[in-house]
Amino acid sequence: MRTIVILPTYNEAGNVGSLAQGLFAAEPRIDVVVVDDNSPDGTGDVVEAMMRDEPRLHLIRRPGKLGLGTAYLAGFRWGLDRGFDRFVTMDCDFSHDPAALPRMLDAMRESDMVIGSRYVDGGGTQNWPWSRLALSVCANRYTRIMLRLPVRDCTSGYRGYTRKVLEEAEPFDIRSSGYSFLEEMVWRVHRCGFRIGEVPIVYTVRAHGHSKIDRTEIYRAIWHVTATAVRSWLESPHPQRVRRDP
Ligand SMILES: Nc1nc2c(ncn2[C@@H]2O[C@H](COP(=O)(O)OP(=O)(O)OP(=O)(O)O)[C@@H](O)[C@H]2O)c(=O)[nH]1
Ligand SMILES: [Mg+2]
Repeated sequence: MRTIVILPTYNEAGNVGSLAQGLFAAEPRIDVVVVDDNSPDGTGDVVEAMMRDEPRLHLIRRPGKLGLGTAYLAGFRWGLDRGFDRFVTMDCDFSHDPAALPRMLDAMRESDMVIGSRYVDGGGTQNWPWSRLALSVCANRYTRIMLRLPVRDCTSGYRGYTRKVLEEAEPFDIRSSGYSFLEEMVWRVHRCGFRIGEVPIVYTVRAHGHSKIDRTEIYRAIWHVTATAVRSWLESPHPQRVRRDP
């Protein structure tokens, strides 16, 4: 089983080195690919310097800020072309704990897709202002109801996908380039009848750097989930999931 961890980065120079080290310490037999959008703070250069002594670390440099969703896709394409079997995505700001990686990979023995979840027993958030928590809880409720998903945390970016999921759920057709990529991806995976597991994680506020989420992105996500829901209702007013053999 070859595993690739995909780290999308925009201005994460203060985090990327220690996060990659944390991942290799937690799970030595993985590769890590950083998808950097020409970060002005030199994140790409930090990674390139590390790569001289670390053959498990890789870098995709893109010319400018092209969005989180397309950064995931660039990482998926890169890993699929090189024959990886398991694909993990996570934020590069320590909100997602690299030490949780072994638990995520363990859960992938049972499930085709695994979500690091804040909203199952044992999961949670630490030091989040109430406004951010309220936004996340509401976004999740809305997504779960509108897209009829049996998932508690539809917006978590800490995830594992098997190769089969990426080959069949057609992520490359997703039109959203931003954060709503995450919601549409769960919907697509569920629609294909894959097993989705949730592993409890505690999400911590980033220690260095700044958030890239803004108000426009939030409105765009609400619109995107609503449009996907309408599409889903038109496709199947009474959803019958495809049954798959384990
Ligand atoms: N390559 C790339 N990475 C991005 C882009 N936007 C965000 N990221 C990265 O995606 C991850 C998640 O972004 P954050 O800004 O932490 O968003 P968030 O976790 O929702 O917000 P906070 O909780 O405030 O940190 C981080 O590793 C970012 O550096 C982008 O346009 N391109
Ligand atoms: Mg973050």
